Amino acid sequence: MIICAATGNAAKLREIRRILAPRGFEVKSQKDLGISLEPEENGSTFRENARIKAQAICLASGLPTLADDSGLSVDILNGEPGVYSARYAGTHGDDEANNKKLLENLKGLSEEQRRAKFVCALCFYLPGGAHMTVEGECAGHIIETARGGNGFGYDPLFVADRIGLAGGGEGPNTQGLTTSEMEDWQKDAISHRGKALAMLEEKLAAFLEENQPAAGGLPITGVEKTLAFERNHKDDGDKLKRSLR
Ligand code: ITT
Repeated sequence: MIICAATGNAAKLREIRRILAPRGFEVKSQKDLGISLEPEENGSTFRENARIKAQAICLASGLPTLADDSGLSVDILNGEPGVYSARYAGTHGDDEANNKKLLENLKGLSEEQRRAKFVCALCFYLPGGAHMTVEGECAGHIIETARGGNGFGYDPLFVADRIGLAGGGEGPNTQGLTTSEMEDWQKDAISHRGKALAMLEEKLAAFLEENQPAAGGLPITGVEKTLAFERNHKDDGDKLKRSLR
């Protein structure tokens, strides 16, 4: 199935692609499709922002669209940086400044007081307007000094409670690796994004079944484009649905 990923964040896109590719999804980026739109993320929750991004980019692309709104929520900071994770220190996407601000705000606190979680809301939006949103979480704590070279954002400061295991599944993160020190597969098995994508896949077949375009047409513009897309990709959709049953 071909879908559009509504994100301008290259690191997020890489994670979404590597998790969805083996599951039969071809993920086109906004960049691949020449869409430079940056919808204003003015929601107060991850779910709202994911829906805002998915709807806007779905309208622009005419493709089933997946948006990810995610971030870090620190207990003692009342959930901050939350939906402001990408711009915590002021400049959107300045990971270094965001991490520095986080460390300053947690200075002198014990490991127990540094509990935090990553949250990921995913909205899957169809050209007809039907959409569904799922959420995944990953619990852990914030350390005092950055470690690791993989991942992005707050990964070098985040020690997850769990880790993916070589034989499949997950277990306790006994070595205390940050998600930046983990291999891709070790992070994907336990990450907020990995969990949310697994849940999306679980619910997708039923969602697509319920939301086939009605014979009389769709309630929004771009109807012809949508129906043409559905016709062209019907086989992909059927194959996917069969594989998910
Ligand atoms: P798009 O809106 O274009 O997708 P963005 O980076 O602005 O990209 P968000 O508003 O969802 O995306 O903010 C996500 C921020 O949360 C991201 O910049 C990181 O600081 C943090 N974050 C999310 N997932 C993360 C992960 O897996 N590892 C580390 N930090 C993460």
